[in-house]
Amino acid sequence: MKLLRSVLLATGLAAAILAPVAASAQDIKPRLIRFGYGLSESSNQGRAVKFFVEEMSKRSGGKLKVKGFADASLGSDIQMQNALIGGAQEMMVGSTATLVGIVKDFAVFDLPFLFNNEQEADAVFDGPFGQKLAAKLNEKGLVGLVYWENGFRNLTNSKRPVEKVEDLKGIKLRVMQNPVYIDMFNGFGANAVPLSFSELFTAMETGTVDGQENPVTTIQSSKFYEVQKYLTISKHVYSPWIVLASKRWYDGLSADERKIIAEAAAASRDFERKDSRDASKQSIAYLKDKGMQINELSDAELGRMREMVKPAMDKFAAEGGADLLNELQGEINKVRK
Ligand code: TK8
Repeated sequence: MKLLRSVLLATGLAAAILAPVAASAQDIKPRLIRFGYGLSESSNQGRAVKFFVEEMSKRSGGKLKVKGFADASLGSDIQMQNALIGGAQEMMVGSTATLVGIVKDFAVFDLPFLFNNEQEADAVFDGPFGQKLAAKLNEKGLVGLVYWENGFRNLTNSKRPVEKVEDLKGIKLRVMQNPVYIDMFNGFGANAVPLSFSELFTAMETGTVDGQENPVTTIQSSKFYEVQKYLTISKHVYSPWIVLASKRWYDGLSADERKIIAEAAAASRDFERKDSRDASKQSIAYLKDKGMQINELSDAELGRMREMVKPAMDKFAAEGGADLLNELQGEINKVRK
């Protein structure tokens, strides 16, 4: 034994044997983590969930097993948020817009025409402002881990091309369950119909609604082109997704486990943003090929829309959001300089 030991030491094998011992000395328990999301498995959201699953497995030596549940099979965004708060589900990714019933401040991101490009958005979401809002989820039973890109939102409908705001008149337009969106689109003359994403395709198929608004990647991956003829590039809101964990569950994890989750989440964010941006470059050609009629709103028309949403902005400010909006605009201006 003595001899074996000295041979091992001499050849450096001891280090190789001791290394896995050190890894297992990390406090990681075998766990199954249910991760729900609303889009399809083949969407940008699905690809990023798959990436996260693999990162978690790699970083935990296979112990932290994440299982993705696509197509809102665990429930809509709002249902999943509540399941996380109650501790019945561990993780999810979804829009920040549906979080406003839990932390009202998130509505500031729903105000239109704030960000000019993705780089401004990244800086604000990953910077102190985005982190401050995410931290507000803690006292509500949620942990906000990272922001992913959903993307700039655009309009689709089955009635007519939207070339000017007036073309929206009377269009039954599905919006997220969020007062800023409802005010904004009613302000544009549409009939805003708040509905969960999981009900949207059928609502368009049956004519319950005429249209909706989402990034081109989603219009593609959710096959909205099958039930929508007209796509208007309006980029009216930059829309983030947020990766959430149940606080009740998260608090029971070891420091080592939490570190792995934080690191895997950060890696997934970088992957997701790049992947979504690459994918969105192909989407317009794809949607055209699928028969959609596509137009871009002119700068003049976008300027008119900015004017028309002022009442919605003022309402947000008057209802206590003024400081928050100023702060956000200040952060964006810092990036612009
Ligand atoms: C998916 C939703 C979706 C959002 C929406 O669950 O509801 O329109 O854009 O991405 O979060």
